[in-house]
Amino acid sequence: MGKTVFIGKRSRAAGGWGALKSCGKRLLESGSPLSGARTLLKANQPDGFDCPGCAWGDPEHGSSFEFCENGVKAVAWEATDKRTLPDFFATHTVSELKTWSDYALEQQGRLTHPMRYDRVTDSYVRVGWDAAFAEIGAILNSFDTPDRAEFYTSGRASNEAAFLYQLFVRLYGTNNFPDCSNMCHEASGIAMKQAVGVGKGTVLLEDFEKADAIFVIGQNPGTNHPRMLGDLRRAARRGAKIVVFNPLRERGLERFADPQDKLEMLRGGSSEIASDYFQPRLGGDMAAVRGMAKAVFAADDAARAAGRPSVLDLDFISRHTADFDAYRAAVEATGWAEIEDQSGLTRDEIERAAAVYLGAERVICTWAMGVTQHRHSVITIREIASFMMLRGNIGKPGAGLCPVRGHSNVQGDRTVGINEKPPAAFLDALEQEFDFKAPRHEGHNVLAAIGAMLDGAARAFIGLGGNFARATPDSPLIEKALARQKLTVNIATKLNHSHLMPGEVSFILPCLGRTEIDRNSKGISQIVTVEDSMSMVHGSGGINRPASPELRSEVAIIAGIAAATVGSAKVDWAALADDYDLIRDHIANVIPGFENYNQRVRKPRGFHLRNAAANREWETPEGRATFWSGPLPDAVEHQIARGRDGVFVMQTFRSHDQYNTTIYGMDDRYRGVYGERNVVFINPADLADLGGEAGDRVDVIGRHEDGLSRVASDFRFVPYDIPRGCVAGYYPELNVLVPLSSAGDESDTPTSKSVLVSFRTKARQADAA
Ligand SMILES: Nc1nc2c(c(=O)[nH]1)N[C@H]1C(S)=C(S)[C@@H](COP(=O)(O)OP(=O)(O)OC[C@H]3O[C@@H](n4cnc5c(=O)[nH]c(N)nc54)[C@H](O)[C@@H]3O)O[C@H]1N2
Ligand SMILES: Nc1nc2c(c(=O)[nH]1)N[C@H]1C(S)=C(S)[C@@H](COP(=O)(O)OP(=O)(O)OC[C@H]3O[C@@H](n4cnc5c(=O)[nH]c(N)nc54)[C@H](O)[C@@H]3O)O[C@H]1N2
Ligand SMILES: [Mo]
Repeated sequence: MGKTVFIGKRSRAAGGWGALKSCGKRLLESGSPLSGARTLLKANQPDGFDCPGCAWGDPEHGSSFEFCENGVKAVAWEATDKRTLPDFFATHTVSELKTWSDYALEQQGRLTHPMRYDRVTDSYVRVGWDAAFAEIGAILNSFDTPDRAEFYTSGRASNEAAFLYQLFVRLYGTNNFPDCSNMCHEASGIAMKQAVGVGKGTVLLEDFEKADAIFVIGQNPGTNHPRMLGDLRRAARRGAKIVVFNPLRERGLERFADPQDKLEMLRGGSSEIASDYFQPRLGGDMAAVRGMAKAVFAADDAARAAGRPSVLDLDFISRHTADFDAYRAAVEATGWAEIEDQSGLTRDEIERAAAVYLGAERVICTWAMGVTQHRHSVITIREIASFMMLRGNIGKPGAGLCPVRGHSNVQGDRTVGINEKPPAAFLDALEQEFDFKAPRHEGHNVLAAIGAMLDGAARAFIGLGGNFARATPDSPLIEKALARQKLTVNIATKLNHSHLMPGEVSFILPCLGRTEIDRNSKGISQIVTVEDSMSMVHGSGGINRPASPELRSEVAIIAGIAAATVGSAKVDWAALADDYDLIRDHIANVIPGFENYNQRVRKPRGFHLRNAAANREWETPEGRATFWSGPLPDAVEHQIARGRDGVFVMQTFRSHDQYNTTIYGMDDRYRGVYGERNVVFINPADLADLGGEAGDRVDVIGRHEDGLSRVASDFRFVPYDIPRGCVAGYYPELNVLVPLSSAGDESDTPTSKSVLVSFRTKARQADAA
């Protein structure tokens, strides 16, 4: 027992030489280091491609490449020299490939030819593009209703691909658009729409240069948005306070050595990021934020009693908001004991955080999956918005709400119409532009699509990118759901497990990646466009030769399927696929904010999509920014777990060496774990109580009570600085434990950050035997 060789030192700081070393390694692995380096120099540059990594904004004055270790990994992953050729499929059956790891599958390199599943040989065989399109169209047209088909989107698709996709699907007749954002920032969009009328962040990158305080809640930018660390570091160095709420000590939020800073690199130095680091229990953020609001109200009472001016922005509150009095009453009705218990923080800690808020004229609050993947995420984000409104921190320079998006174009995909509940105005405009009747009934999100596939209501799954089977909860059920389909189609760059759960008829359609040149029939290279977390829309043009001459762009593949399914009477698909400017002209006609799209997107940094809330215009029913005045949840999962013997609440998150279901490597050096992904981070005192030690092997048992039994076998304990009762481990391996039957209220997002589990140690298994 206790073999712990995989637990090592945590990096001293994020970034630094470790990051540079890791990049060199990646580039060497991807093939020619020189072409790899040239590829990188074009990432996020005006005349290059949009980094396929995260959705953080790009700097205005970045004439040199903005260094980012995980951007390097994302680019090297796509620009690899390795190929998954038809021969590969001839020598490996699907049943065999199913036993491979995600890592091993993607290591085979880029897909090169369209492939069709052959049930007799249990393998994928080559198929022609036109034959594939014809068969897909015929099956889609054979259903009694278009609602039998599910059209998934992953957030890497460009605006042009996504717009064409939704147009095709609506012409076909359904709003079934399960989207990766259903598992991601759905709660942010819903809560912000309710609170401020716009479901997107209200800040620009420039605001980070002006903020006096930045609150970072439930986010690990050192790994997932490394370029954000540069902005946080600059803010910290000019004296802005950075307040972190995160159950774990995340290295990137503690210290960062900026590889762009030569002096820092030479001296082996690093900058402190967080001025205050608070470790709430999982799901405790709403209580923590409400506690801060309580402290703000107390400070306000004290100021008034002493005859000083109010600490609130009374002018903002009276001119711009609704329901303030109810909010104040709700906050005052919430007692400190309740707040401390649910947040896992002490009153003193919360008051310290509130003091930073009160001491700052301009505050930004950022958040990500640590906030959005809980049952009560929507009201948590409402609470964050309410708290920010107290001092007018929305719609002024250096202040605002900033949900930091995941996939590089997940926000843009939503903007251009990937939405199972499309607004009526959007459908009206679409109908007018293309002269058809769009379906008006609500479609399926991810959970509804899974339900329909499981119960037989859905008969086809089309995936525009992504890895649906591995990204979703209850992995074994998803395999059943996909296998029941009449048709499964995956448009992809690399092989993954979703492709290995074929329906009756199944295709893998390989597409160009963002780093590759996309030439039309006249030999002209085309650009696509994307939108980042700050609502900046800009162009992206590849610079590498395509991985295979057989590849088609996502746009061309969608156009091919569309022509074969709905015909070209209403839309000349081939013409649009040959000239993306025409697609952009349509977008400009349908979606407000895209006027002169083709001109504006060719300017170096693109253009900003107008955000009403950032201008203090509130597109809510009340016409005002709206406080939310409900109570805290009765109990969040750590409180539920506490009442049950041996039960913990577990979050599933990302290591430093992965991009969602894509595993780049087995290390997580910022957390000191090497060569192993089947791990559970646990508080040392909890581990001692379990009678275990570092490195012990355990089975993790799902304890969600819905009658299903769930086990993740053979994981190993890593003692870590994490609150008691809370544990953590990596997605996607732990998705076998995330229950389909547990979802966020209103958001319907799987609760990947609050899964009830217990442990069966090997010693106990022996006892029981
Ligand atoms: N390199 C890389 N970049 C990526 C991705 C990737 O996989 N790799 N994925 C992309 C995508 S799609 C997304 S959505 C983003 C994800 O970006 P993140 O949201 O940063 O992703 P996670 O790894 O899920 O990390 C969640 C963080 O929240 C903390 N947390 C968990 N639960 C709670 C809680 O209850 N309260 C608080 N306060 N904190 C909590 C965790 O400890 C962890 O630090 O990154 C994007 N960028
Ligand atoms: N337990 C747990 N589950 C989670 C999460 C969690 O934190 N915990 N996070 C959730 C979140 S935030 C998200 S966003 C989802 C992610 O869910 P997805 O977006 O479905 O998953 P990815 O792993 O990003 O998809 C990877 C695949 O995309 C394909 N791909 C890559 N680049 C391209 C391209 O340019 N074009 C096309 N067509 N295909 C491409 C490749 O084939 C690759 O195998 O997972 C969710 N699931
Ligand atoms: Mo995401």
